[in-house]
Amino acid sequence: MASTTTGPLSFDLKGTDGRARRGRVTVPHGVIQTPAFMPVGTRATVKGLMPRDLKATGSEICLANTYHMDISPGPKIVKKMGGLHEFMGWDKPILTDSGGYQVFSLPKTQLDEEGVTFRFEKKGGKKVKLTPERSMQIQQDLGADIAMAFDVCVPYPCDYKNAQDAVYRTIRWLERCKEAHTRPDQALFGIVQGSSYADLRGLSAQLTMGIDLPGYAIGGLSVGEGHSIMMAMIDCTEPSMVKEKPRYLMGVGYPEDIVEAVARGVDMFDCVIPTRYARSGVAFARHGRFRVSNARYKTDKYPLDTNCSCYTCKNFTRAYLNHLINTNEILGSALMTLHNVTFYQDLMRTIRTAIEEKNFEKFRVSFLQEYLAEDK
Ligand code: PRF
Ligand code: ZN
Repeated sequence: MASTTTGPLSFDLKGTDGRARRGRVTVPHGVIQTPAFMPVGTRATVKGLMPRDLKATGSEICLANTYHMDISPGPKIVKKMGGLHEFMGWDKPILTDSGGYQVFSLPKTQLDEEGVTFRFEKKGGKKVKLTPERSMQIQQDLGADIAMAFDVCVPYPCDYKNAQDAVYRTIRWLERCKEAHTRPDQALFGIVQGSSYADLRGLSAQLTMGIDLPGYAIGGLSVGEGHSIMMAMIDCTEPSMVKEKPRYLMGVGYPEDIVEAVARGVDMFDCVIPTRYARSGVAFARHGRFRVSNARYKTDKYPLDTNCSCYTCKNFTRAYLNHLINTNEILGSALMTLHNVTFYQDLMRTIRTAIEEKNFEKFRVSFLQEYLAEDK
């Protein structure tokens, strides 16, 4: 349909079905088929998975966080070790988040026009200031394929005035980010904010699109507003977003959120849900999610999901996983994570095929019916 290259990133929109889009993002370390799910590797590791396992799940890109990598081991060490790809042994695309969202969720942060000051980790830790310029410097040292702008993500609920101030400050910071970002083999994405206000979402999208960048994200959602407000906010943001560039919904979400956001024109997602839930014993399956550590699975001979062909499902019973999780064995976390990430990537593949076959609406309805069915 259309191919657009902006600096080191190309986006090919291969087809649409309603508002759902089937595309392909190309960055220096490879190709990402969209709609895509990006597992979160906060500290340059997707917890519980070796890079070869992560590859086996079908993941084509993963995330790391500026804030956590700044604290340890520090961007200069990563740079000295050849950059994030070399350092973590992952040769496919990587995206780094700016630290904006992470510092705002910390207590005792001080926010002004310059940036955010915080005391890191444990009490008595030294003061650290993150600014748009410093976030860009760190992300350029880390050397991911995609860097995110340093933005202001307000909590939910948020009064109108604060939400509006955050929109304008995020735009001023985006201009500073663009100015400070000079690495030619790294793409910078802007982030739309606006809390739960339809007009601010529209305004933020319009202002953000005024700054020419390789891609754009929708931020400030999945902060406690709930599914229906989240979808309403995507509905009033998406029409103002450039059609020729990738759209990334940050920190989302549950399978049902992803399916509904794809239906509204979103191309990329990231979330800790499949990995975090895995470690607490929650498995995702076509019929819904369930807690395999529950006593009812103690002697269950079935795999987590009979439709799944991951290593966990091919080799282990729910009974064994129930035992591993309940005794805190690290293999339990690893096997559960492998399955959950595979489930998410299988879902994304099914979504992509449904869009290609112009069958997405039918898929959406039947998926939600099966996945959200009460009788489990
Ligand atoms: N901004 C940034 N990262 C994020 C978000 C945001 O708004 C979200 C929203 N839930 C997740 N991660 N920079
Ligand atoms: Zn599986």
